[in-house]
Amino acid sequence: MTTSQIIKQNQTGAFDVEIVRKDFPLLKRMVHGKPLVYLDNAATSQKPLSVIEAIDRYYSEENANIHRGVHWLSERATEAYENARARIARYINAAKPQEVIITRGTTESINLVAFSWGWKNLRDGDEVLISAMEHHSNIVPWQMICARTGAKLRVIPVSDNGEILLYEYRNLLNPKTRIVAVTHVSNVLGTVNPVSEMIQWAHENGSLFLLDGAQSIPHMDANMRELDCDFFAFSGHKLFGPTGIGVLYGKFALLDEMDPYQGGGDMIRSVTFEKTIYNSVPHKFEAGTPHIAGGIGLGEAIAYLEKLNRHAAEIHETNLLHYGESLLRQIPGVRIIGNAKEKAGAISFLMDGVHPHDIGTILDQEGIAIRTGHHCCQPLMERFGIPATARASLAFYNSREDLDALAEALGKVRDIFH
Ligand code: C6P
Repeated sequence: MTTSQIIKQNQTGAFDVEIVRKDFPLLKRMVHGKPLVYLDNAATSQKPLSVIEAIDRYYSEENANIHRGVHWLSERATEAYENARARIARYINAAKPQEVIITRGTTESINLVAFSWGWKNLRDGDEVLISAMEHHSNIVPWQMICARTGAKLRVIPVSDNGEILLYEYRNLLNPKTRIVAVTHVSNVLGTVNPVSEMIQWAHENGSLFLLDGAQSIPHMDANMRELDCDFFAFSGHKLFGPTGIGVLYGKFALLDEMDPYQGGGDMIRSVTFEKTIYNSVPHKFEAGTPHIAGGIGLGEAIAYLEKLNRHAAEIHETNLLHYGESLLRQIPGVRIIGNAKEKAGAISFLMDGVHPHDIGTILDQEGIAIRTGHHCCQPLMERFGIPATARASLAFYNSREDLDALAEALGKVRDIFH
């Protein structure tokens, strides 16, 4: 933390998880007769009441299509949607709101770059560089565009601890590398990648850098002008907002050069059968009626986060992660997958002789929600020689009691199987 951040934290006071939890109605519910312990935040996070109310208010009081009508309601809806875009842009410190393209989520954001930028710029023999810890959303779109353009997909390996091998990255960067696309935080290993350094090296090499921020933005600052990545993708539903909404940040000059990804209403300036003139950035990438309520809901989620003491929340989460890992390490037969020095959000683990799905099913009976499986990272599973993991993933509203409940229930799993 910088000095100004520490001052800000001291000014805004300590972080009280019990107060924060009251903002999330779903956390109060019972599951199988037990209080819910929600540890599946990497899959999707819960929503504060203010977000739920904003969506309700939009449909109850402001519902109309945007960018089209001259009537009062349409103007209100357009204003609310564009205010949300401006708020997102401020939150991620983009240079201007036009650098924020509203998509359906991380997956669509990455597909947009692969098919729009990639189709125009990749040629036979070019290289796209990703890492071995990528989610399928940051693998498959690149495979698809490589197959169409003749570009080659290359992969930076990861260590047994779950860290990107930086010397291998340096060696893989070469004049043919047109773009590097890497996750900021791994959804399986929890690794926080050293992206500032990686972005700088890519730029020195003349390559662009796409950062998959799906698992970083819920846990840490995402400052575009500081990171200096060319593209940044994230999902609203992991950031305490609605599903079906997300963001592609792109540097304006790059977006301006790119062609639209889809054709339809709203992305055009004029259409004749002979020729279409496209709308300007960001609208040329937003064909059709968007998820208006989703955009407004995401703006409200960010408004909620702005009121929170984010730096205290970050410290709380880091402490929770260390606490959770120390509890799991005390359970005989439990092995943590992903032991990077810098971690955030996720603890993946295995238990000797017990399939992760069985762990998940038994935990569910205790009211504990975790995710089990390959987490859409099959190549990473192959790298570690395992078919699946059990994964507990955190948000700032989790408490030490949640992790105590997890450890106790894992003790029961062990008793059942051993
Ligand atoms: N990971 C998980 O449980 P979407 O589905 O578009 O909102 O996000 C895709 C995605 C992209 N990158 C990373 C690093 C991700 O973790 C995810 C989503 C969820 O781990 C669902 S598979």
